[in-house]
Amino acid sequence: MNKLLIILPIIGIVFLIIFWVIDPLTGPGLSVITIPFMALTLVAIMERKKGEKELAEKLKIFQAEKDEIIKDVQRKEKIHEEQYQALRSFSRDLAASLNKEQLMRVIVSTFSKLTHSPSGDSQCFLLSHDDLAHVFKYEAGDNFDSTTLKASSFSAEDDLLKTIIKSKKIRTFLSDIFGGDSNIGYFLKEERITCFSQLGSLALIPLILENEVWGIVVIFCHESAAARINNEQSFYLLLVAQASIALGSAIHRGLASIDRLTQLYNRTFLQKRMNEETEFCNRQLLPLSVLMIDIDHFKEINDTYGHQEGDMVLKKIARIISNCVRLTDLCARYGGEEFVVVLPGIAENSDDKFSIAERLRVTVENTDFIILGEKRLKVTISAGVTIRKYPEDKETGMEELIIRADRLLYKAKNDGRNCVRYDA
Ligand code: GH3
Ligand code: MG
Ligand code: MG
Repeated sequence: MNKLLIILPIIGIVFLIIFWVIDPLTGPGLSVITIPFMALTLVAIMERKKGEKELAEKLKIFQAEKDEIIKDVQRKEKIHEEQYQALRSFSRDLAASLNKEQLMRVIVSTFSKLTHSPSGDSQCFLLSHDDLAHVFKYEAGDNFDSTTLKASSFSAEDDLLKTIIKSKKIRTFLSDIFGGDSNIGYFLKEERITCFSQLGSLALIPLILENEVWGIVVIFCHESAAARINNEQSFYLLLVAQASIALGSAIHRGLASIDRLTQLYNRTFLQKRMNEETEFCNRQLLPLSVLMIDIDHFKEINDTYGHQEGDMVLKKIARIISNCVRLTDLCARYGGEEFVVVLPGIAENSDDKFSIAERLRVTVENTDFIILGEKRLKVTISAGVTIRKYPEDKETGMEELIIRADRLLYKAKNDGRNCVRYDA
């Protein structure tokens, strides 16, 4: 088209010149011949303008599409950035959690925050599977009032939960709160359902451990949040995987450090923790007391009433010990019927009538142990107590402290039992 615009007028002008040169008189008259060339030039100009206009329109559409794609990419980038940040802080919070209870709180609060929407903050709680009772028990909630629940546990045989156990997949139910078969109603007391009118949708997210559904995160949320969970399943599955790994290791850690019979810490854990406690006391310039406790004539109890009744006595004494000390103290089953209690920051001595060791001895002495369903048995304990003084003992480690406490326990036994012996 551009070439035509140049060539046509040139041809017209060349003809004009030729006519002028051949015959200057009639030449101008003959120049009408150039008119078609000029007309064609005009048509060509108009065509070009039309083409330009169409091109501009196409360009505009293309630009709008490009803007839309850029906006979409930016929106997705923003979502991915938010998800990346959420995943990072989730991992950090999980790693900082010391036990299963803390982990569960981190899990519910993370899922709850992620599913808030401008139309309403979601409410979230966690159920754990009790495979013996075959129920899901309420464990922890975020922004959630547990008194709104119909019950504290839900049968794993109920259809809704059964489908989660079988499929092991995330399920969402969009708003049907006031409909005939609302799934929100499954969890809630009927009179409290109206409190959830803003949050008609439900999401159930299974936590899987060793290929079993260990727990379910239940989220009451706005429809838009439930749709988001559906659309972003891979992200939520990533969160679930993180949570499951953390829970798995917390449970194993817990199992590995707890004595099954007495539910106190076991000897391995005691050794590890005692080193941490001695370091802590060195840093804080504090003393620390170690109590070695042994049940008196325990063999007789076993021999007279049987091993099972002996176990019951062991459990009861373990409970008395953990009830008598602070949460920060360390109670462990050291051997068969021997316990060790570590009291950071405390210097137990014979002058103190209310020493913890003495309080324990008196409490056990005054406790009635029900044997074989009815017989009340009296049980006593003996204890040896040593103090790790600061700074004198700042190099003294766990083994030596245990030896010192054990020596004092031996003395208590020799002195007739049912007594406490302290450092000289
Ligand atoms: P002493 O007053 O000198 O401590 O006498 P004792 O009979 O308590 O001590 P001994 O060491 O002779 O016996 C301890 C008994 O504890 C022997 C063992 O069968 C019992 N025992 C150890 N572990 C368990 C347990 O897990 N359950 C039960 N029922 N008995 C246990
Ligand atoms: Mg004993
Ligand atoms: Mg013993």
